[in-house]
Amino acid sequence: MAVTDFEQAFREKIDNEIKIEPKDWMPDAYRKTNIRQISQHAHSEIVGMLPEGNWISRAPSLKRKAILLAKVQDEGGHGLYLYSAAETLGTSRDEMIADLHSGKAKYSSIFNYPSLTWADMGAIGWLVDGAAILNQVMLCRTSYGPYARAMVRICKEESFHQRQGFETLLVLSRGSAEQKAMCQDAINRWWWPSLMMFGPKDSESTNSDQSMKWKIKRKTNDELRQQFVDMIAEQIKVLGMTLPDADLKWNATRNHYDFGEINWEEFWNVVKGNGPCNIQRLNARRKAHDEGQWVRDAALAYAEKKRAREQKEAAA
Ligand code: FAQ
Repeated sequence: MAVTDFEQAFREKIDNEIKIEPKDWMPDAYRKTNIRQISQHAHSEIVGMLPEGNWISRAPSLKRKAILLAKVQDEGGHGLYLYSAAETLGTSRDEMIADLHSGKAKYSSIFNYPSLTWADMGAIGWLVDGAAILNQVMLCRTSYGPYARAMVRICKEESFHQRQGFETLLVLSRGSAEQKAMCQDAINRWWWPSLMMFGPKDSESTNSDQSMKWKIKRKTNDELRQQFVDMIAEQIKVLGMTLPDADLKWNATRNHYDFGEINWEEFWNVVKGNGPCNIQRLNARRKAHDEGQWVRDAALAYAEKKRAREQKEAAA
């Protein structure tokens, strides 16, 4: 087959909603875009364990601790499925981790903000997982098969995460004056960074056009952000709290909520590594990786021993 035939076969699969699988021919740029997005998504899950991990030992009850522990473990699992999905494209876990640790690879801006109070556990679950899930529901239909399939299970778990976050805030919102204030404060601090999770405006999004054509992305950054605002603007009413945006208002002509301008300078500053916790997060990841060296050494030594024993038995 000539290259043009391969290209045509690829295009036809995309047009006919047939998933691209690891052994299929694909353009180099499609491969690279998927590796970039999937690995950055994996890094986000793993770095995303840190702000919540910080509160496991300080959860207010055994029940809350068990829920938070399960949630943080789920995020670790999501990272592992995603690293595996990226590996099917020909990169290795070691390369991806090295890119994260060197600062070459990005991860979601949201995880560079500090988790200051228990209410932040609720706000992260409700807003951060809420934003993540909207994006990930769309990614269940992404064109690369292993990524789409990983997303199905991830979405089931994320929906539990979002509910537990909302319920945590609901309890606080019906509590003492201090608890109510803590709930409102967490919402105030996490609202704008959550909106930034969807990425730059469509007009500034360098990858969107091509990713939409390849059906890697099925909705644009602004479409998903609007969907999120519309959902949260209704849910906040149940909490009896407010969103920190004076411009938030239902627009009957558009059939959507209007909302205020995002601070894009802050967004790019965080993406470039200058957010409140960027250094702390990367140092924590590097430290965990170094401290886990003995586990990787032990696993390799065990595999080596097993192989030698099997070879000996086969030769006997
Ligand atoms: N932070 O051209 P676009 C979670 C970068 S999972 C940092 O629009 P694209 C679960 C972007 O990489 C959350 N960088 O890019 C959880 C690009 O730079 P590059 C993560 C960002 O890829 C919950 C440049 O800006 N979810 O939260 C961000 O088409 C709770 C231009 O942007 C995913 O990763 C950002 N927010 O669209 C865990 C979902 N936004 O790479 C623990 C998969 C953009 O060219 C606790 N990813 N950039 O150097 C995606 O859907 C897409 O990659 C977007 C960005 C939508 C994030």
